[in-house]
Amino acid sequence: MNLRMITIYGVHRSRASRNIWLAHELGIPFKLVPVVQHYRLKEPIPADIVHTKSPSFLKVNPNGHIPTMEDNGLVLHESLAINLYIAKKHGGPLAPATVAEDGLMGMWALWAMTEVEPHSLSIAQHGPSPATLDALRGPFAVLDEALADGFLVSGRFTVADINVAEVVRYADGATELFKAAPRVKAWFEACRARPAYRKMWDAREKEPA
Ligand SMILES: N[C@@H](CCC(=O)N[C@@H](CS)C(=O)NCC(=O)O)C(=O)O
Repeated sequence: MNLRMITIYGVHRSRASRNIWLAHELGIPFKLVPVVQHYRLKEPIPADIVHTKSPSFLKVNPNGHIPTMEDNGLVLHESLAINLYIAKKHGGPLAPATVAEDGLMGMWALWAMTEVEPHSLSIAQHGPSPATLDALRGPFAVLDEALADGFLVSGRFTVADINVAEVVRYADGATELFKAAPRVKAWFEACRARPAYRKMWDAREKEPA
């Protein structure tokens, strides 16, 4: 384990939650540098608030998005790529043990981001619509099938479950999707019951909405 102290730029009420959850799972110390989504702030923005359009943060992530992670000079953007990096660098059961597992964990991260997130995010922001429900029925059926062994990769809880559960969480309001996919429902509840998730969530609840 070579991860001493990583820095995460973001807030719990953002995709940084994915990285914070993993850091808690692994017991990795991290420094959270608060950077708030610009769209959540009302003008005039107080000078001491760093946000996604602050010039100081744009030097860290020119995309103007959170999260960003820094580890010993390495700067990474993209929440799910950050999680794959942290898991692999740390090692242990949440990380891939073989190249095949590495391939599967990468596949699930890309799958979540491309097949699920555009629609699940729309549900989180606007509530379920016939179009988003239609779009997610297929991916939920795929996920239900993939969870035959309880978790996504090799029947054990890994970073792949964190990455996919965090994207699926945005569709939490679409109860009919979970009803139609009982394994997804049970897996999602098990993920959310984990002490590391609860720790992340409790801190998130304490942040201003
Ligand atoms: N694909 C990126 C998306 C990052 C992203 O869009 N983050 C949102 C917060 S969850 C953001 O920074 N929004 C800021 C803004 O639009 O001003 C990732 O997963 O890290």
